[in-house]
Amino acid sequence: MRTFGTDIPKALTIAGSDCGGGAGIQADLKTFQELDVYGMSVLTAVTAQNTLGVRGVYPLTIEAIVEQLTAIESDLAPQAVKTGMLFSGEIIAAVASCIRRFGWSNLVVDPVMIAKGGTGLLQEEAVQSLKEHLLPLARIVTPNVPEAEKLTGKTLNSLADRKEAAKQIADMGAQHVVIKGGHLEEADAATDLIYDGRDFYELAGPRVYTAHTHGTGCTFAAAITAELAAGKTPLAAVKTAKAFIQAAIEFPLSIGSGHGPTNHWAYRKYRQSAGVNK
Ligand code: PXL
Repeated sequence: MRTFGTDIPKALTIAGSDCGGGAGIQADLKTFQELDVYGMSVLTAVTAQNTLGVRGVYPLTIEAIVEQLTAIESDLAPQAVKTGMLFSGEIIAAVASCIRRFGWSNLVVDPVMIAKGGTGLLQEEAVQSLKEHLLPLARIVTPNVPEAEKLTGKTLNSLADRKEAAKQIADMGAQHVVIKGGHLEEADAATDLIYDGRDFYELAGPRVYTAHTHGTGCTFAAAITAELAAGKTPLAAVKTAKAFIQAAIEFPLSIGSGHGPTNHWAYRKYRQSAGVNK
């Protein structure tokens, strides 16, 4: 357990709200809390959704977003920052400009594009803006395979393809690229590929066959962000995040009647019951 004093690490998520509590800023804040990091959130959009699907997406104004970022910067400097759903090219440009101006260099970019049911969380034309404005600021970017395909414009069928894509995404400016393996459904393991600009690493976890994976990407990237805020290296942060999301998927909750959320308590609870201390 970390000490709770003035040196408590602060992490910021810049993302959309999932009123159902499984993804978006709600997943991020729950994850920050579980990893003993003080969580803050700047909202970019509000979604109306539950475990059955997304009913509506309502972006905030640029002014509302920039004012939130300025409020954070002027009093609550974060040790690490994450971006999630950014929705439009205009929002991406405004957020990237603040991040650059404020010198927030410990940045995790989760390039959120579509929700599980297929609802767009990023406009098609905004992908270019993401590549141009945000990836050059990223310490770590965490695409799943479909997102890596959109970023690179290539179909990724093999490990060699994913390695090539990771290099291509690193060339866009991201320092570390994590291509997540959850969407590689033919494999019994979910194997994430990590590229640090020089070497490749593979992190495997047993695949869990479950419908309750809503918010997986948000939770994984938030756990990385929390660990970076606490001073961990990118590779150590990704390893802890992998264990966090593995537990959150392996010990499901039964919430709602559709694609339910992951279990944000699981990592702490099951580590505690196994007698593991931080
Ligand atoms: O998991 C991607 C995601 C991110 N942000 C918000 C979401 C979702 C998926 O539904 O709703 C707000």
